[in-house]
Amino acid sequence: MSNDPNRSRVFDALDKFAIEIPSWGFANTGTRFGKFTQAAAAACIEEKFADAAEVNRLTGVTPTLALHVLWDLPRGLADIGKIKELEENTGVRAGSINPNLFQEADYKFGSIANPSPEVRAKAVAHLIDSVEIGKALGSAEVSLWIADGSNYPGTQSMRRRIGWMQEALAQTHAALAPGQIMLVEYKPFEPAFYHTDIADWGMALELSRGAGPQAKVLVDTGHHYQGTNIEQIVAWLLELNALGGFHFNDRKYADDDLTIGSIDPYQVFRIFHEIHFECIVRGAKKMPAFMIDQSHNLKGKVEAMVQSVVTAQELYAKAALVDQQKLAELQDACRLVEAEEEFRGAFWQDVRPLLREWRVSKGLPPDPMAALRESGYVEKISEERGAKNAGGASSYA
Ligand code: LRH
Ligand code: MN
Repeated sequence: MSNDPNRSRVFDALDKFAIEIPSWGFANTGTRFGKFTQAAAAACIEEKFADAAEVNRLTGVTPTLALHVLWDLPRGLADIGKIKELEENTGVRAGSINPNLFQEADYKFGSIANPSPEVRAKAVAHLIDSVEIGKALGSAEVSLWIADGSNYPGTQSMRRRIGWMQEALAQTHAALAPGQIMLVEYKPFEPAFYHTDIADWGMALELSRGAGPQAKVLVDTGHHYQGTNIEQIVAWLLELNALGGFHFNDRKYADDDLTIGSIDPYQVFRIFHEIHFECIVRGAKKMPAFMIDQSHNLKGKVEAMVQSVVTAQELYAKAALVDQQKLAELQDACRLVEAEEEFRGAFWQDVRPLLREWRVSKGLPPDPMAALRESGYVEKISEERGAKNAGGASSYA
């Protein structure tokens, strides 16, 4: 046991850290220009739970799997029994329930913001089904990402669409069970390229507040224009007690869904700092739900997921090393360089030896990525699933 002064801070932080992983992170995904399929990819819910169980076996901090309704419960409530069986067999619990209102032809001009009352009613019915699935599985969150928008100025009334969304979200909120949280995720563009109905944190905040007290905002790292100060948005949402969840990933340009910390780890550190300070140090707010939302188009999917969880742990542990009291004194005294060195100094710390120690203290492999390689798990599933996943690449048109 090291006598590293940071040991207790890091151990305390890690004891309270868990992050949800997305079922779709294990599946063959791509871009509009193509999909490079992998032999080891998960093609069904059983394989997604199996891969999630492997990640949790190696890291110990991913007890829940985010489910996307159309992809993971195509028969809706009729699939609950199967999910419960998988929870039993794998020890991984169903996490946030993600409705899908962006795939079906009916939603070409929108779902809850569509001018057609029939289409809006269909969309609301899917949202309420998703709430019922969440209740049946005991999931804490129903996580809404609404892709609605338009591609050309003048083609849709942005004003009238606001009212339609407010109605739909109020109906969905009314269906929630006590304690169930409805997360409203915003995104500035894609798939819509002129306006997106829920484009930024202000719109998501207003809509969630309008819907009711169990509605909160979900921040996805990749859903911001270049140069946006995401940790400032996080500070505001914490101040307003409106931050319900986080989708972590990374990006160089747009919603690239790259692995967390691969492009700008310092940004994730700054975000974790705001959350750790408010929720743990001050204990003033409920910890938001941490989730990974990535698509692994080129990296091995289980490998990328383990790497992402380890990276999230490392960056969270670094954020816990900031001496908040000292920092506040330096900030309020406007001793800029000293404050920056106290803040950034924590980011420079190599916390990996302490993480290894923490894992061993929990009976976990000290180096999850090495343990994955040594386990032969990926080779095994490639063998089992290869034939089914054969087919290489798909084309855009
Ligand atoms: C939209 C999004 C949303 C998910 C989807 C897979 O870009 O971030 O959270 O439903 O990715
Ligand atoms: Mn997301």
